[in-house]
Amino acid sequence: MEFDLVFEVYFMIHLQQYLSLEQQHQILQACREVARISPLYTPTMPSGKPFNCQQTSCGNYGWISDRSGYRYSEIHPNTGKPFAPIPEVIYNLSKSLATQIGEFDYIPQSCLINYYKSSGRLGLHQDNSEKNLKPAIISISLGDDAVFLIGGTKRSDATQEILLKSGDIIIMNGKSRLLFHGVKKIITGTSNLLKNGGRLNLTIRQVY
Ligand code: MD3
Ligand code: FE
Repeated sequence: MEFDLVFEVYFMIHLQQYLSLEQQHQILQACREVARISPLYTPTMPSGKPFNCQQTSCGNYGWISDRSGYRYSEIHPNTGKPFAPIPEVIYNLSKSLATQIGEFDYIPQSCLINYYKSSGRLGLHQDNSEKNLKPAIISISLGDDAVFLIGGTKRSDATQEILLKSGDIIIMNGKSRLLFHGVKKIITGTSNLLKNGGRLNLTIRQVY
């Protein structure tokens, strides 16, 4: 027996409103403490074009982008110092989620924090700077809703829109790990978690 069409299934886990308001406030406070040590800044793409969001990281490594390309660094580009450690609340949550998908040896080595104002966006991309592409990437959304785009393994593949709300978790593991994705737009005024509005997204990564 032969099949003409074989299709593969790519799983992405979307836990809607997984975090309580109290957990969301705790994680937000933890991000504020990170930003005191490792401030948000606007990165530039290798082309020199600035990002439409601000970033910082915590953990042993931070994801950075500049004229030299995309990579992980042990040093914050503006402070010249190591990144703030991953706050316990974020570390414990990501370890618990990783355990629930069977990744018992998951090591949260880096957490990238993206801050989007109402005009913020993030173009379609793949997350492939990690030296080990097997461990999951875990994302936490806080603040205003975002229209998230998820595509296929090629940039030209069709995309689907997914609404990400404050307290949502996304886990990209297995075959979904290398899918193209981006943030199409922020829907201003949909959350009052952040006092000045906008959206925070945290992505927890094992780099090595
Ligand atoms: C799909 N951040 O920081 S999080 C990023 O909302 C990033 O700020 C977006 O893409 C944001 O790299 C999306 C959800 C997410 C995270 C990792 C993924 C989706 C993913 C890895 C593979 C495929
Ligand atoms: Fe990404």
